[in-house]
Amino acid sequence: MTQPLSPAPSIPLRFQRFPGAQMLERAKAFRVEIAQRRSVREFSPDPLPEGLLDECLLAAGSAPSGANQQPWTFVVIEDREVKRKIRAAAEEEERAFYASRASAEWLAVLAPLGTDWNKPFLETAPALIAVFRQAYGLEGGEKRDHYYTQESVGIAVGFLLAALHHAGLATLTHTPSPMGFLNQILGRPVNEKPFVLIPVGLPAPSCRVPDISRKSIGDIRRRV
Ligand code: IYR
Repeated sequence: MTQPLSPAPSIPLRFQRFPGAQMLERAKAFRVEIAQRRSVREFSPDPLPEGLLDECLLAAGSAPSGANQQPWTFVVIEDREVKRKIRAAAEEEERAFYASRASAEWLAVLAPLGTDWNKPFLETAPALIAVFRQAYGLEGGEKRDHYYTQESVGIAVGFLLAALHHAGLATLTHTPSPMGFLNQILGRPVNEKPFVLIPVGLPAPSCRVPDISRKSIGDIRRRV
């Protein structure tokens, strides 16, 4: 089906202006808050408040996307048996990754994180969010091109991680490779490519994280 070649009706922009000093304060408060986010691999099984994930998913769904095609599907998995299947399939891939697929160089840069093939968090976390990228549209069995899907879904996942953190939840961006098993287990169509698997919940009280640092402003910014 082709789109009409005319612009959508316009509405006034809703935009809040702040004095410069307040902008700086807000930017700093957000920076401090978001910098506290850490990748968590030890979760408490505590259930999540009803409706919390949907709010965060709506924040993710408000991300900009190529031609506003919103080429994402978020599958929330809370069922024990489905989580168990996902863990088993992910660990099979991860065993191969750590035993032979990963180069020595890759394993060397991963070493400080202390990761291995064992992924208990895929069962312990109260929820997993499987993010799928709609590489093309398939409405009514008809193929439709999508544009900039990697960028679009990457931005949406950034929004999602920030929203989950802001809501008081811990997350991990987990990318067992390859992730095709997610289509099979979750019954997603062929146009949807697994993008990332996000365990979400509260951290276990005993949770520890690697003592790693972030690059400084001088390291990441160049001025022209
Ligand atoms: N997917 C594997 C390996 C892994 C790869 C990268 I790049 C990381 O930043 C972390 C882990 C795993 O989840 O263990």
